[in-house]
Amino acid sequence: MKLGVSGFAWTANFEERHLSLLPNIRAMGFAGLELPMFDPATLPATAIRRAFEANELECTFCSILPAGINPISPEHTVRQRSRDHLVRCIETAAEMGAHLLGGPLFAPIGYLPAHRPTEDEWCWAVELFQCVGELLETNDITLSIEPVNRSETFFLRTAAEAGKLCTAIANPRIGVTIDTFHANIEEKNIPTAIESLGAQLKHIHLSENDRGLLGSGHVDFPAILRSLQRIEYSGYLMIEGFGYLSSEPLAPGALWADPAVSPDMIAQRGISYLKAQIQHA
Ligand code: LER
Ligand code: MN
Repeated sequence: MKLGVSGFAWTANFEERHLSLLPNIRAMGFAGLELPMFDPATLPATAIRRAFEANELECTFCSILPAGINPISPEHTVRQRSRDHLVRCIETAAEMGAHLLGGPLFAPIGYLPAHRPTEDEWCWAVELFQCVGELLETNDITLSIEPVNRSETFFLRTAAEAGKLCTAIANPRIGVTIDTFHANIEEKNIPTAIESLGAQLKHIHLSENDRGLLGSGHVDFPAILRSLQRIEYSGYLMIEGFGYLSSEPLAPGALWADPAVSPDMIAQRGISYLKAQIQHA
């Protein structure tokens, strides 16, 4: 298992100026840094690729669908636009040397129509992910679909739902990201949920119940690590916590992260905690 940290600790809007973070992230001992991807065109792709290569860091991406993009929209033109968006995300991720594109790729965060998922929406999601199969193969990219909790989506909230979707898609390059913050809300037993996925689990976001410092809350990371070992998971342990930085008013943690917890602390204390837990697991 490889250790990584999400750029969400610092910002949701990763810009060239954030590349100065890379040497310190590498020095902390991380193998990978995950970047938020909204509109791929806004990312400085060449600068990012060069900086990751220079710092011997692997890049993964967490895609959050921007306004106007919704693969399960009832409007055909929106679904077409969303397919084109996913193609651009995959191509841009490949351009930056990434081999994993994850996130809640099925619908925009906060898209909460007052109904349960419909047969049509399910088919639209399956078709969308099936239609990029060849592109994933050509670019050697794994797509990792992340179920998120009911405050962010109505469509895919649990490992069981995400596993069922991936079974329907039937592409070994397409699997599931489990985020322990979301799983702490939606799963009755996180280790059982993880083990139920087996090889479908492609990525994991290790996130505390309050998205703060790992080990400071009530998520049972030792049990989660043991379940990952039982399914011989070999992907990233990606720390996804949100720190507080007064200079980043648009950061995910700006409104509710503990002001005493900086992004660097999320990363440094997180990797120290994980290394200690892995040793004990
Ligand atoms: C993305 O990985 C995630 O966990 C979502 O909560 C972002 O809104
Ligand atoms: Mn996540």
